[in-house]
Amino acid sequence: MKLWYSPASPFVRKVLVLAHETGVIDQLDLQLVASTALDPDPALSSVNPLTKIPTLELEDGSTIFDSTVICEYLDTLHQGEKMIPEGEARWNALVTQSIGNGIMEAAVGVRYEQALRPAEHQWDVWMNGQFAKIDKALDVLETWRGARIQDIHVGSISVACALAYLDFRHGTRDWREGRPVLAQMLDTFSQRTSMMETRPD
Ligand SMILES: N[C@@H](CCC(=O)N[C@@H](CS)C(=O)NCC(=O)O)C(=O)O
Repeated sequence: MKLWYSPASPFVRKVLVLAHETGVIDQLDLQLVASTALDPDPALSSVNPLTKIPTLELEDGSTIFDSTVICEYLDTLHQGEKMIPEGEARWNALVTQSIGNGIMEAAVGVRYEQALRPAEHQWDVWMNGQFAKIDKALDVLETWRGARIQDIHVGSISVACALAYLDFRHGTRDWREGRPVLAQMLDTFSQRTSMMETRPD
């Protein structure tokens, strides 16, 4: 299977961390790509009309995206502990994944605004609105007191990758201030081989 990727993408990192944790990483043939809405990669575009990463190409030529669907697909390929569990735990894992994904979307959006849009067109009000979403999501995660993110599943992986992305791209904002549970969570999570093997830098 070919995974179109860039190490800087938090959505890609979530997929790669899950692939490491489930032991399917060796089945992935990594295809590095640099693609933005301003300069879409034609080869990626031919397999994913949204021209986004991560995109997974299967041996039969079919394509799977986005990151949530890729994670779900990879989780079917192993016999170990499921990263998307069944029963009550499933909804916890999936909603937690949604919060992590939402933080990524807001943080990546601001990154595009800062890196791609000409400085005179950048809109502080919009960026502050995105950071407000991030802060609110982090506050909610903090009040869960780690209960939903202490185990390893697609939700905790998503949150860990989102927090690490905030450090990577928005490091001047101190998200740890007043959020010791989340800070500890990322410290602990970052020691996992899956996280160490997928560092963006
Ligand atoms: N909802 C998608 C988001 C993926 C996404 O936004 N990826 C970014 C990189 S972090 C991308 O490919 N951007 C290129 C573009 O927007 O053209 C997912 O979960 O996979």
